[in-house]
Amino acid sequence: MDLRNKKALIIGSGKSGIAAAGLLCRAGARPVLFDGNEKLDIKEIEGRLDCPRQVKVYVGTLPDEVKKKIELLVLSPGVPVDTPFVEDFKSRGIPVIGEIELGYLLEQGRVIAITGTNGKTTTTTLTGEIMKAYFSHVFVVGNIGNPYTLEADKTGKDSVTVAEISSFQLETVDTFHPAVSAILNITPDHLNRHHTMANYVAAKEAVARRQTKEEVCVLNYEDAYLQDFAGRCPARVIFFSSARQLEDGYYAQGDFIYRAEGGKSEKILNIHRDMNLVGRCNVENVMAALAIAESMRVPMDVTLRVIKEFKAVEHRIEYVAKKRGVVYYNDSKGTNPDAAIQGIRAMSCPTVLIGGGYDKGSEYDEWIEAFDGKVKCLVLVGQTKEKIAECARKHGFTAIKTAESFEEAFRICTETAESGDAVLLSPACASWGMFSNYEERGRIFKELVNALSEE
Ligand code: UMA
Repeated sequence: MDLRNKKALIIGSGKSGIAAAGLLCRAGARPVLFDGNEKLDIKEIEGRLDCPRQVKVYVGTLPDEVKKKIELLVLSPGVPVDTPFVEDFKSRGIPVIGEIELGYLLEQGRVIAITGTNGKTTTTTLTGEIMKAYFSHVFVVGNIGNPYTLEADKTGKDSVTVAEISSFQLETVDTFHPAVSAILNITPDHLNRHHTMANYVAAKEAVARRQTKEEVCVLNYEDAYLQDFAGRCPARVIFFSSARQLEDGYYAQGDFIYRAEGGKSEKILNIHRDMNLVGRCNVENVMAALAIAESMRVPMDVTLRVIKEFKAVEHRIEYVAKKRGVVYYNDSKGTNPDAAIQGIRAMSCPTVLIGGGYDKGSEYDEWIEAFDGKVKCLVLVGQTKEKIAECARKHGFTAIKTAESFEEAFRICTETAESGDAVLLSPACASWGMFSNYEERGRIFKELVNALSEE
């Protein structure tokens, strides 16, 4: 697509929209930036733009005379594709792409795309580190917080882009074509946006849509959706499994991760000795990274060196501190029940758990069932607190306390936890409504922990 002189409308003035505007300026297009939130300050938005003089900014409503001239629509990930505003452009034949697709139009090198309900950020970060240890020109972009359009036009023939791609972003890809893709797992999430599980699964599968048999898609053998997808996947599949021995691929058994080829297995690493990450989910993330690295022909010794040095990603079952005999873990990235299940599984002592937040329409039954006698008290906060409390009682779990604020929830935890216990922030809900994002929630949790006295 030729972007020169194209009148492109970007929707959303968050990180992605601002980065997309910059790329469009550099590509010689004529961008207009629109944000539906009428309360935003145009001057503040302009202050974040690289090229404010070349971008016209609107908030609240977009004048009809501007709408009529638009030749391309670029959506930020948070903008649903099925709103009347977007449908209006589609019905007039205006191309609608997402910020990831826009970035890909300028991509010169190879792309690794990692998606899945949970584990994306850890796997993307680890894969990025492995690639940086072997290739000289590596970019780590996407849902991880670094918009693709900030980097895409810096790529070259020899560069490698490692992209964390969310289901939101996959709704609006078209020519996006990774050399290696990975879908780590699919469990219900973001159903208020995708409406049905089938739509959500289809969005995830789109990561491999343009791939060919010469390319690789890494899939989790233990995920029923992904086993089913493997039969239709256009790329060559490399499976990983944390529950059984595989003929081909990577699997974990006992204390070890193995690599199998044609039924022959080779021990690769010791899960306890060679990894700093805890929990079965992280064993899966490491196996996915191993399979991706193999597909990119990174020598095994380089990959293993990076895995051995790699520490947990911030906000993902992150050890914070031990205070008065109580260990504090920040799993603010546990923004849905499945991610939070991984958090609770990683605990090995009685746990006081902080849950609750923004209501994404999730069901909490499996999360409550995963407490498995480990949770001694569930401290609930936020919009979902009543819904979760009701669900917990239905499952016979009654050690519940509720709080009006996050600070109060934290105080209850410090009063309830005794020496030898853990306090885990793994809320199974998004942070929106109480915080701007899960990072802010996690940071505030860590500040509260660090402010506790040792005695
Ligand atoms: N907006 C509109 N119209 C709409 C919806 C939103 O104008 O219909 C405006 C809002 O008023 C707001 C702006 O869009 O000003 C926000 O855009 P955005 O929600 O796309 O946020 P960005 O700051 O661009 O961040 C996005 C991702 N956010 C979402 O997908 C919600 C970030 O992922 C990502 O890091 C960033 O792009 C860089 O690529 C965050 C996330 O929560 C971490 N992701 C979800 C997840 O991981 O579960 C998918």
